[in-house]
Amino acid sequence: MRLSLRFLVPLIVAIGVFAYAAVPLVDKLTLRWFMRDLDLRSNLIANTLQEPLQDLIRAGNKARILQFFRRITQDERIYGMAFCASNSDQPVATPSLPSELRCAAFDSVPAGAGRLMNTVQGPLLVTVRALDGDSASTGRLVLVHDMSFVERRSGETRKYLFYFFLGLGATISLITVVIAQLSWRGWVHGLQALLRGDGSGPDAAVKDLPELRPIASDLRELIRDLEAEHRSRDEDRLAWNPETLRAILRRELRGQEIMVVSNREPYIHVHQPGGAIAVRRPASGLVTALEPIMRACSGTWIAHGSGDADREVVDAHNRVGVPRESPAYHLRRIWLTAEEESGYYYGFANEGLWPLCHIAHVRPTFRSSDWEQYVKVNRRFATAVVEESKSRDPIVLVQDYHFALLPRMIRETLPAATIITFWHIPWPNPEAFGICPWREEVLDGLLGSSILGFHTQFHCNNFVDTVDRLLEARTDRETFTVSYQGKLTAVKRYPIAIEWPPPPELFEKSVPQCRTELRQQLQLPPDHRVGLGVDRLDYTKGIEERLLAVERLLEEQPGWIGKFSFIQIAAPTRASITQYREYESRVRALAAQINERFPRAAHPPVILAIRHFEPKEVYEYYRAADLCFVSSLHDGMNLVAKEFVSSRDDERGVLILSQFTGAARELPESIIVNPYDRNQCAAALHLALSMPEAEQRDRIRLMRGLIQEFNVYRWAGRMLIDAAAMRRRERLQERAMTPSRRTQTVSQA
Ligand code: ADQ
Repeated sequence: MRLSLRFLVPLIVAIGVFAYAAVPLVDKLTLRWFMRDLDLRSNLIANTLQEPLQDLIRAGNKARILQFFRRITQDERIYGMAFCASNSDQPVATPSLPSELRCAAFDSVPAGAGRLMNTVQGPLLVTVRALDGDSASTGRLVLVHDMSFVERRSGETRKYLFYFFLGLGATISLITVVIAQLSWRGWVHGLQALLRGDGSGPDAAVKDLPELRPIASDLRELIRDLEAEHRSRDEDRLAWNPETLRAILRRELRGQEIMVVSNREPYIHVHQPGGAIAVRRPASGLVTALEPIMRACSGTWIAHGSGDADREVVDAHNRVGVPRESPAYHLRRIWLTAEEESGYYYGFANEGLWPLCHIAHVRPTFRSSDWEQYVKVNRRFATAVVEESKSRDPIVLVQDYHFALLPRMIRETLPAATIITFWHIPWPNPEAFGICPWREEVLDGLLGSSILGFHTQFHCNNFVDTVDRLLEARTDRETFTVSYQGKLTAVKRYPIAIEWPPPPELFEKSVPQCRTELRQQLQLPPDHRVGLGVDRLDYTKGIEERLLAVERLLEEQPGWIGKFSFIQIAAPTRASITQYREYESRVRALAAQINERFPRAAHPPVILAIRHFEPKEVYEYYRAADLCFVSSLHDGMNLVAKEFVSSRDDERGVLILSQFTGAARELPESIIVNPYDRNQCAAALHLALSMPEAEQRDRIRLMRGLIQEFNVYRWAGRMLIDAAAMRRRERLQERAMTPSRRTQTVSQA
């Protein structure tokens, strides 16, 4: 009823006003029409009377003229008649003519047109016509019509008009109310169906109800928000896989551009001895984690082109589609000069920031020349991001400590971009970070990010403490945000993970086959016990500590001599840095020294293989081993631990894990050790080698459950969900600040 009144009241008021204005107009109009008709009538009568009247005038018989006039005035409309001779003011007139109308009164009446005169008898229309004799004018004929009937008719017209407008108003109101009620019911049902989720979304509703078009985009957003909220509540219950990730990309970030920036390429093209070009995947946790995401979203990955055949496979824009077999996304390569690579990568990033952020007791080296190259290369990558960006607000996933300045540089040119920076290594405490000569610049660069991610809450805390200590910024521990130069950065924990389920090609060989083949290949007996270490040859990985623990095991538990070997596979890395070259020499020497210590062992205690292995080979090692030992001195996460657990679908094998890895927080069912405590590590090795199969199964099952649930798709999905939520919030704020723009948009729609 209230809805109907909303239509009816203004409608009735409008019709009333219209009727009020229309009545005098209609009165005026009818009067004019009557006057014109009577004028024509008067002319006709005058013309008809002309001749007989002339005769009577000529005869000079006033009585007959009067009698003639009386006969004519029997017509009810003709009120009176008069003749005014040219030389007299006294008219020959019917008695009905008001006495005040003397001949002089007719002078002002224009010839051929009537004049309305208000007399004591009421309104009269006076028409004057000249009577022309043979040579000159004989006088004027005056015809007077009674106009009181006009007033009577006007009253009647008003009455009819009133009834007409009343009927019209009622009909219009009825039609309006019926249509409004029907439309309203249609909209309400459409919106209800839409919000309940039946139907195929706002686009379908708009198709059925085009009136909703102006609010279609608002509806779309509202529904997306509701769905997003719903989904984030259900995040824990989701089965995270590439399809979930694709669905998130589709629903949360529909059509939005995603870019990854990392130093290392996901694919390296290299020349083979015969001249053919081979594609290699680098040994990197980062690549392992991000590759499936880029495949799912078909974005652009910007990275340093480091392969010796990289330039030969790119197009004119330095892009190449990857993977080679079925390209799913673009890799844009950035070429660095030897000087740039040396200063930015080896120098500032790996001799400066890497040891600064890891507690491995290697002193960081900071050189101004390295810093200059670091700034320059970050700038070059920022330019590439802007070049590759097809929109003003792409989502850019910046990877790692090679690009601390990049977020700020991107933001300068693309202020609306959503920049998610992930710092794959630990963040030190404020005192430790404070020794960096460019600490403010590094922090300022990172705070160009919308979201800054770390593996653990501990590293998030360290970062916020550092900002608190070194910058003029506002930090909020409740929401974990930093407000700096009017812009908010969310500092969040996203523990990185691996693909689950792991790619099937990694499981081509069964566990027994892997065990047998590895032992045959290394000429070990079939029941020989094998421990495994898999790392980049990096001093943070604690390889020396691991080998020393093996040595201590053999000292403490000589029963294992000749029955147990530790295989360390290590990918060479950053070989142009002295500390790494020295580290490799130390590891080689230590392995040799331990093997020499046990000369009578039937099989060497330590088997060292320093080279790159394909992921498939790495997985065959994992599946062939009895235990995997991760003894990092400090590690952001450590994916080797997670890969080992995921590789063991036979639910056998023991993981020994350093307490200084991020992974230790997620995998408490592993044997957690302090790599600096040699005895403890040796005891852990012994425990692992003696662990009953049932216990191995119980432990690894729990760990597999966690890795399955918190896989890499969830890692990426959570970052993308957070980015999408942030974008929604920013859009809302933007709208709240510019209401006029919003009105404009709606009216355009
Ligand atoms: P990284 O220090 O590179 O990564 P990590 O997480 O240990 O390390 O992953 C190493 C990767 O390289 C694994 O996928 C492993 O399979 C592979 N790999 C190791 N040795 C190899 C070899 N010889 N041949 C071939 N492949 C080999 C950084 C941080 C980590 C963090 C990751 C991801 O230092 O703490 O977990 O990023 O964020």
